[in-house]
Amino acid sequence: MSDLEALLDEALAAVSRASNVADVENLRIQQLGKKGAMTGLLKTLGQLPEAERPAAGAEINRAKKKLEGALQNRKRALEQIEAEAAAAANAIDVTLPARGVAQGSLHPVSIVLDRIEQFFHSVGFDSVRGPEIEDDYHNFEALNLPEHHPARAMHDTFYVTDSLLLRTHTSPVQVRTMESRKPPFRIICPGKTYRVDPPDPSHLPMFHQVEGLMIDEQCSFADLKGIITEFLQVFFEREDLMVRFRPSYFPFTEPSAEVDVQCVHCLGAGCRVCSNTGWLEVMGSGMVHPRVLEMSGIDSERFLGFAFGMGPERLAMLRYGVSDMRHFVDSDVRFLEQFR
Ligand code: 2NL
Repeated sequence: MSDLEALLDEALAAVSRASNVADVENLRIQQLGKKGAMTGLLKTLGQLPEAERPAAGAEINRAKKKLEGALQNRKRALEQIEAEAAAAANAIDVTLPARGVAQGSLHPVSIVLDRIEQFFHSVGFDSVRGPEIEDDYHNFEALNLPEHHPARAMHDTFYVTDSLLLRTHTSPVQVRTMESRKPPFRIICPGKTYRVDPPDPSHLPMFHQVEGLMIDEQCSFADLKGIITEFLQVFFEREDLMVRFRPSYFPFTEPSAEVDVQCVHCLGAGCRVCSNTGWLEVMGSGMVHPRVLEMSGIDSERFLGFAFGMGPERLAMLRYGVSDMRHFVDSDVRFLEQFR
Protein backbone atom coordinates (compact mmCIF):
# COMPACT_ATOMS: atom_id res chain seq x y z
CA MET A 1 0.00 0.00 0.00
CA SER A 2 2.93 2.36 0.59
CA ASP A 3 4.04 1.52 -2.98
CA LEU A 4 0.58 2.67 -4.11
CA GLU A 5 0.82 6.10 -2.41
CA ALA A 6 4.35 6.69 -3.79
CA LEU A 7 3.26 5.59 -7.27
CA LEU A 8 0.19 7.87 -7.17
CA ASP A 9 2.17 10.91 -5.94
CA GLU A 10 4.79 10.43 -8.62
CA ALA A 11 2.16 9.97 -11.35
CA LEU A 12 0.23 13.09 -10.23
CA ALA A 13 3.45 15.12 -10.25
CA ALA A 14 4.20 13.88 -13.77
CA VAL A 15 0.67 14.89 -14.85
CA SER A 16 1.14 18.44 -13.60
CA ARG A 17 4.50 18.65 -15.41
CA ALA A 18 3.01 17.48 -18.72
CA SER A 19 3.27 20.42 -21.15
CA ASN A 20 1.18 19.14 -24.03
CA VAL A 21 -1.75 16.86 -24.82
CA ALA A 22 0.53 14.18 -26.29
CA ASP A 23 2.53 13.99 -23.01
CA VAL A 24 -0.72 13.50 -21.08
CA GLU A 25 -1.74 10.63 -23.33
CA ASN A 26 1.67 8.98 -22.94
CA LEU A 27 1.34 9.23 -19.16
CA ARG A 28 -2.11 7.63 -19.25
CA ILE A 29 -0.73 4.67 -21.21
CA GLN A 30 2.28 4.37 -18.85
CA GLN A 31 0.04 4.28 -15.77
CA LEU A 32 -3.33 2.92 -16.77
CA GLY A 33 -2.64 1.02 -19.99
CA LYS A 34 -2.61 -2.78 -20.20
CA LYS A 35 1.02 -2.83 -19.15
CA GLY A 36 0.80 0.28 -17.02
CA ALA A 37 2.20 0.70 -13.52
CA MET A 38 -1.17 1.15 -11.82
CA THR A 39 -2.62 -1.78 -13.77
CA GLY A 40 0.40 -3.83 -12.66
CA LEU A 41 -0.47 -3.17 -8.99
CA LEU A 42 -3.99 -4.52 -9.49
CA LYS A 43 -2.46 -7.70 -10.86
CA THR A 44 -0.47 -8.19 -7.58
CA LEU A 45 -3.69 -8.32 -5.49
CA GLY A 46 -3.70 -12.09 -5.79
CA GLN A 47 -0.50 -12.29 -3.75
CA LEU A 48 -2.17 -10.67 -0.71
CA PRO A 49 -3.91 -12.65 2.02
CA GLU A 50 -7.53 -13.10 1.03
CA ALA A 51 -8.87 -10.94 3.91
CA GLU A 52 -6.85 -7.91 2.81
CA ARG A 53 -7.78 -8.09 -0.87
CA PRO A 54 -11.11 -6.16 -0.84
CA ALA A 55 -9.67 -3.17 1.05
CA ALA A 56 -6.49 -3.13 -1.06
CA GLY A 57 -8.55 -3.41 -4.29
CA ALA A 58 -10.72 -0.50 -3.20
CA GLU A 59 -7.59 1.61 -2.43
CA ILE A 60 -6.07 0.90 -5.82
CA ASN A 61 -9.34 1.76 -7.60
CA ARG A 62 -9.56 5.02 -5.63
CA ALA A 63 -6.00 5.89 -6.69
CA LYS A 64 -6.83 4.94 -10.29
CA LYS A 65 -9.92 7.20 -10.29
CA LYS A 66 -7.92 10.06 -8.82
CA LEU A 67 -5.21 9.67 -11.48
CA GLU A 68 -7.81 9.38 -14.25
CA GLY A 69 -9.43 12.59 -13.01
CA ALA A 70 -6.08 14.41 -12.91
CA LEU A 71 -5.18 13.20 -16.44
CA GLN A 72 -8.57 14.31 -17.74
CA ASN A 73 -8.29 17.80 -16.19
CA ARG A 74 -4.75 18.30 -17.39
CA LYS A 75 -5.70 17.19 -20.90
CA ARG A 76 -8.61 19.66 -21.03
CA ALA A 77 -6.45 22.53 -19.75
CA LEU A 78 -3.69 21.80 -22.27
CA GLU A 79 -6.21 21.47 -25.12
CA GLN A 80 -7.52 24.91 -24.27
CA ILE A 81 -4.02 26.42 -24.17
CA GLU A 82 -3.08 24.77 -27.49
CA ALA A 83 -6.29 25.98 -29.16
CA GLU A 84 -5.65 29.53 -27.96
CA ALA A 85 -2.05 29.42 -29.19
CA ALA A 86 -3.18 28.17 -32.62
CA ALA A 87 -5.82 30.92 -32.85
CA ALA A 88 -3.29 33.58 -31.85
CA ALA A 89 -0.84 32.34 -34.49
CA ASN A 90 -3.49 32.79 -37.23
CA ALA A 91 -4.98 35.98 -35.88
CA ILE A 92 -5.16 39.22 -37.88
CA ASP A 93 -3.99 42.15 -35.83
CA VAL A 94 -6.59 44.76 -36.65
CA THR A 95 -4.57 47.42 -34.83
CA LEU A 96 -1.70 47.25 -37.37
CA PRO A 97 -1.51 50.25 -39.76
CA ALA A 98 -3.32 49.51 -43.06
CA ARG A 99 -1.39 49.03 -46.28
CA GLY A 100 -1.79 52.19 -48.41
CA VAL A 101 -4.51 52.02 -51.08
CA ALA A 102 -3.17 53.32 -54.41
CA GLN A 103 -5.63 56.05 -55.35
CA GLY A 104 -6.11 56.82 -59.04
CA SER A 105 -7.06 60.16 -60.50
CA LEU A 106 -8.89 61.54 -63.51
CA HIS A 107 -6.81 62.04 -66.64
CA PRO A 108 -6.21 65.77 -67.31
CA VAL A 109 -8.04 65.49 -70.65
CA SER A 110 -11.02 63.92 -68.81
CA ILE A 111 -11.00 66.79 -66.31
CA VAL A 112 -11.05 69.30 -69.19
CA LEU A 113 -13.84 67.40 -71.00
CA ASP A 114 -15.89 67.36 -67.77
CA ARG A 115 -15.41 71.11 -67.30
CA ILE A 116 -16.39 71.86 -70.92
CA GLU A 117 -19.52 69.70 -70.63
CA GLN A 118 -20.44 71.21 -67.27
CA PHE A 119 -20.31 74.75 -68.67
CA PHE A 120 -22.32 74.02 -71.82
CA HIS A 121 -24.92 71.99 -69.90
CA SER A 122 -25.36 75.05 -67.66
CA VAL A 123 -26.33 77.18 -70.69
CA GLY A 124 -28.78 74.68 -72.19
CA PHE A 125 -26.66 72.41 -74.41
CA ASP A 126 -27.10 68.60 -74.40
CA SER A 127 -24.16 66.22 -74.93
CA VAL A 128 -24.50 63.92 -77.92
CA ARG A 129 -22.17 61.05 -78.78
CA GLY A 130 -21.81 59.06 -81.99
CA PRO A 131 -19.76 56.43 -83.84
CA GLU A 132 -15.98 56.73 -84.21
CA ILE A 133 -16.15 54.80 -87.49
CA GLU A 134 -18.00 56.97 -89.97
CA ASP A 135 -18.87 57.09 -93.63
CA ASP A 136 -17.48 59.54 -96.13
CA TYR A 137 -20.81 61.34 -96.41
CA HIS A 138 -21.21 62.28 -92.72
CA ASN A 139 -17.54 63.04 -92.12
CA PHE A 140 -16.89 65.12 -95.27
CA GLU A 141 -19.60 65.57 -97.86
CA ALA A 142 -22.39 66.80 -95.56
CA LEU A 143 -19.94 69.44 -94.28
CA ASN A 144 -19.54 70.99 -97.70
CA LEU A 145 -16.06 69.57 -98.05
CA PRO A 146 -15.66 69.02 -101.79
CA GLU A 147 -14.24 65.78 -103.17
CA HIS A 148 -10.78 67.27 -103.72
CA HIS A 149 -10.52 69.38 -100.59
CA PRO A 150 -7.12 68.86 -98.87
CA ALA A 151 -8.88 67.81 -95.62
CA ARG A 152 -10.19 64.76 -97.48
CA ALA A 153 -6.76 63.61 -98.58
CA MET A 154 -6.26 59.86 -98.09
CA HIS A 155 -2.97 60.49 -96.31
CA ASP A 156 -4.65 62.56 -93.55
CA THR A 157 -7.45 60.11 -92.83
CA PHE A 158 -7.39 56.57 -91.43
CA TYR A 159 -9.56 54.60 -93.86
CA VAL A 160 -11.16 51.36 -92.64
CA THR A 161 -12.52 50.47 -96.10
CA ASP A 162 -13.03 52.50 -99.29
CA SER A 163 -16.04 54.24 -97.77
CA LEU A 164 -15.55 53.85 -94.00
CA LEU A 165 -13.07 55.86 -91.98
CA LEU A 166 -12.12 56.93 -88.45
CA ARG A 167 -13.85 60.29 -88.00
CA THR A 168 -11.43 63.23 -88.33
CA HIS A 169 -13.65 65.51 -86.18
CA THR A 170 -16.90 65.11 -84.20
CA SER A 171 -18.88 67.11 -86.83
CA PRO A 172 -20.54 63.94 -88.19
CA VAL A 173 -22.32 63.57 -84.83
CA GLN A 174 -23.73 67.08 -85.36
CA VAL A 175 -24.72 66.22 -88.93
CA ARG A 176 -26.58 63.13 -87.68
CA THR A 177 -28.33 65.24 -85.03
CA MET A 178 -29.44 67.81 -87.63
CA GLU A 179 -30.83 64.91 -89.71
CA SER A 180 -32.79 63.37 -86.85
CA ARG A 181 -33.76 66.16 -84.47
CA LYS A 182 -36.20 68.99 -84.99
CA PRO A 183 -34.71 72.47 -84.33
CA PRO A 184 -34.36 74.51 -82.22
CA PHE A 185 -31.64 72.68 -80.28
CA ARG A 186 -28.25 73.24 -78.69
CA ILE A 187 -25.77 70.38 -78.56
CA ILE A 188 -22.13 69.65 -77.90
CA CYS A 189 -20.38 66.57 -79.27
CA PRO A 190 -17.35 65.46 -77.24
CA GLY A 191 -15.30 62.48 -78.32
CA LYS A 192 -12.23 60.86 -79.83
CA THR A 193 -11.05 61.82 -83.30
CA TYR A 194 -8.29 60.47 -85.56
CA ARG A 195 -5.85 61.86 -88.09
CA VAL A 196 -2.72 60.45 -89.72
CA ASP A 197 -0.29 62.58 -87.73
CA PRO A 198 2.86 61.12 -86.22
CA PRO A 199 3.06 62.06 -82.51
CA ASP A 200 5.01 65.27 -81.86
CA PRO A 201 4.75 68.04 -79.21
CA SER A 202 1.46 69.33 -80.73
CA HIS A 203 -0.03 66.32 -82.57
CA LEU A 204 -1.38 62.87 -81.73
CA PRO A 205 -2.97 60.39 -84.16
CA MET A 206 -5.85 60.03 -81.70
CA PHE A 207 -7.04 63.14 -79.92
CA HIS A 208 -10.30 64.65 -78.66
CA GLN A 209 -12.62 67.28 -79.94
CA VAL A 210 -15.65 69.05 -78.59
CA GLU A 211 -17.84 70.58 -81.24
CA GLY A 212 -20.90 72.67 -80.47
CA LEU A 213 -23.96 73.53 -82.54
CA MET A 214 -26.91 75.79 -81.84
CA ILE A 215 -29.81 75.99 -84.30
CA ASP A 216 -32.68 78.40 -83.76
CA GLU A 217 -34.87 80.92 -85.58
CA GLN A 218 -33.09 83.78 -83.86
CA CYS A 219 -29.41 82.89 -83.69
CA SER A 220 -26.67 85.35 -84.49
CA PHE A 221 -22.93 85.77 -84.51
CA ALA A 222 -23.46 87.90 -81.36
CA ASP A 223 -24.88 84.80 -79.60
CA LEU A 224 -21.82 82.83 -80.69
CA LYS A 225 -19.48 85.55 -79.38
CA GLY A 226 -21.35 85.83 -76.08
CA ILE A 227 -21.44 82.10 -75.29
CA ILE A 228 -17.85 81.42 -76.39
CA THR A 229 -16.45 84.44 -74.51
CA GLU A 230 -18.30 83.40 -71.34
CA PHE A 231 -17.08 79.80 -71.75
CA LEU A 232 -13.43 80.80 -72.12
CA GLN A 233 -13.57 83.16 -69.12
CA VAL A 234 -15.12 80.40 -66.97
CA PHE A 235 -12.74 77.74 -68.32
CA PHE A 236 -9.58 79.77 -67.64
CA GLU A 237 -11.09 81.19 -64.42
CA ARG A 238 -10.38 84.79 -65.47
CA GLU A 239 -13.39 87.11 -65.53
CA ASP A 240 -11.52 89.77 -67.50
CA LEU A 241 -9.83 87.38 -69.98
CA MET A 242 -9.70 89.08 -73.38
CA VAL A 243 -11.17 87.06 -76.27
CA ARG A 244 -10.80 87.94 -79.94
CA PHE A 245 -12.65 86.66 -83.02
CA ARG A 246 -10.37 86.72 -86.06
CA PRO A 247 -11.86 86.27 -89.56
CA SER A 248 -11.02 82.87 -91.03
CA TYR A 249 -12.34 80.29 -93.44
CA PHE A 250 -13.98 76.87 -93.05
CA PRO A 251 -16.03 75.23 -95.82
CA PHE A 252 -18.86 74.47 -93.33
CA THR A 253 -19.32 77.97 -91.83
CA GLU A 254 -19.84 81.45 -93.26
CA PRO A 255 -18.70 83.75 -91.85
CA SER A 256 -15.96 81.89 -89.96
CA ALA A 257 -13.69 82.98 -87.14
CA GLU A 258 -10.73 81.66 -85.22
CA VAL A 259 -11.05 82.40 -81.52
CA ASP A 260 -7.99 83.69 -79.68
CA VAL A 261 -7.52 84.37 -75.96
CA GLN A 262 -5.04 86.71 -74.38
CA CYS A 263 -2.00 84.51 -73.62
CA VAL A 264 -2.74 82.77 -70.31
CA HIS A 265 1.01 82.47 -69.68
CA CYS A 266 2.23 86.09 -70.12
CA LEU A 267 -1.22 87.80 -70.02
CA GLY A 268 -0.54 89.37 -73.40
CA ALA A 269 2.95 90.73 -72.88
CA GLY A 270 4.48 88.23 -75.30
CA CYS A 271 6.37 85.03 -74.47
CA ARG A 272 7.48 81.74 -76.03
CA VAL A 273 4.03 80.13 -75.37
CA CYS A 274 2.30 82.73 -77.63
CA SER A 275 5.31 83.22 -79.97
CA ASN A 276 5.45 86.83 -78.79
CA THR A 277 2.01 87.65 -80.22
CA GLY A 278 0.27 87.96 -76.82
CA TRP A 279 -2.56 85.75 -78.17
CA LEU A 280 -3.34 82.03 -78.25
CA GLU A 281 -5.61 80.37 -80.79
CA VAL A 282 -8.01 78.10 -78.91
CA MET A 283 -11.05 77.40 -81.12
CA GLY A 284 -12.65 77.65 -84.55
CA SER A 285 -16.20 78.91 -85.03
CA GLY A 286 -18.72 80.38 -87.40
CA MET A 287 -22.31 80.59 -88.63
CA VAL A 288 -23.34 77.26 -90.14
CA HIS A 289 -23.20 77.43 -93.95
CA PRO A 290 -26.77 77.42 -95.37
CA ARG A 291 -25.82 74.58 -97.70
CA VAL A 292 -24.79 72.48 -94.66
CA LEU A 293 -28.18 73.14 -93.02
CA GLU A 294 -30.08 72.29 -96.22
CA MET A 295 -28.14 69.03 -96.87
CA SER A 296 -29.22 67.79 -93.43
CA GLY A 297 -32.84 68.79 -93.98
CA ILE A 298 -32.98 72.08 -92.06
CA ASP A 299 -34.80 75.00 -93.72
CA SER A 300 -32.08 77.67 -94.04
CA GLU A 301 -34.69 80.36 -94.75
CA ARG A 302 -36.22 79.79 -91.31
CA PHE A 303 -33.26 78.62 -89.17
CA LEU A 304 -29.79 79.91 -88.47
CA GLY A 305 -27.04 78.20 -86.56
CA PHE A 306 -23.64 78.74 -85.09
CA ALA A 307 -20.99 76.08 -84.60
CA PHE A 308 -17.60 75.82 -82.98
CA GLY A 309 -14.88 73.28 -82.40
CA MET A 310 -12.10 72.97 -79.84
CA GLY A 311 -9.34 70.54 -78.85
CA PRO A 312 -9.35 69.45 -75.18
CA GLU A 313 -5.67 68.36 -75.37
CA ARG A 314 -4.68 71.87 -76.41
CA LEU A 315 -6.86 73.46 -73.71
CA ALA A 316 -5.38 71.07 -71.11
CA MET A 317 -1.84 72.03 -72.20
CA LEU A 318 -2.62 75.73 -71.79
CA ARG A 319 -4.47 75.35 -68.50
CA TYR A 320 -1.92 73.05 -66.86
CA GLY A 321 1.26 74.28 -68.56
CA VAL A 322 1.98 70.98 -70.34
CA SER A 323 4.56 71.50 -73.09
CA ASP A 324 4.23 68.22 -75.00
CA MET A 325 0.97 66.50 -76.04
CA ARG A 326 2.66 63.09 -75.91
CA HIS A 327 2.62 63.28 -72.08
CA PHE A 328 -1.15 62.65 -72.30
CA VAL A 329 -0.64 59.19 -73.79
CA ASP A 330 2.62 58.09 -72.13
CA SER A 331 0.79 56.64 -69.06
CA ASP A 332 3.60 57.81 -66.77
CA VAL A 333 2.11 57.89 -63.25
CA ARG A 334 4.54 60.65 -62.24
CA PHE A 335 2.85 62.87 -64.83
CA LEU A 336 -0.70 61.68 -64.13
CA GLU A 337 -0.38 61.95 -60.31
CA GLN A 338 0.01 65.72 -60.62
CA PHE A 339 -3.67 66.07 -61.55
CA ARG A 340 -4.99 64.41 -58.37
C1 2NL B 1 -11.45 73.87 -85.19
C2 2NL B 1 -12.60 74.18 -86.06
C3 2NL B 1 -14.96 74.15 -86.14
C4 2NL B 1 -17.17 73.61 -86.74
C5 2NL B 1 -15.98 73.23 -86.21
C6 2NL B 1 -19.26 72.64 -87.59
C7 2NL B 1 -20.03 71.51 -87.59
C8 2NL B 1 -21.16 71.47 -88.36
C9 2NL B 1 -21.50 72.52 -89.13
C10 2NL B 1 -20.68 73.61 -89.11
CL1 2NL B 1 -22.09 70.08 -88.38
N1 2NL B 1 -19.60 73.66 -88.36
N2 2NL B 1 -18.16 72.65 -86.83
C11 2NL B 1 -17.34 74.91 -87.20
C12 2NL B 1 -16.30 75.80 -87.11
C13 2NL B 1 -15.09 75.43 -86.59
O1 2NL B 1 -13.79 73.70 -85.57
O2 2NL B 1 -10.45 74.47 -85.30
N3 2NL B 1 -11.59 72.91 -84.27
C14 2NL B 1 -10.57 72.54 -83.36
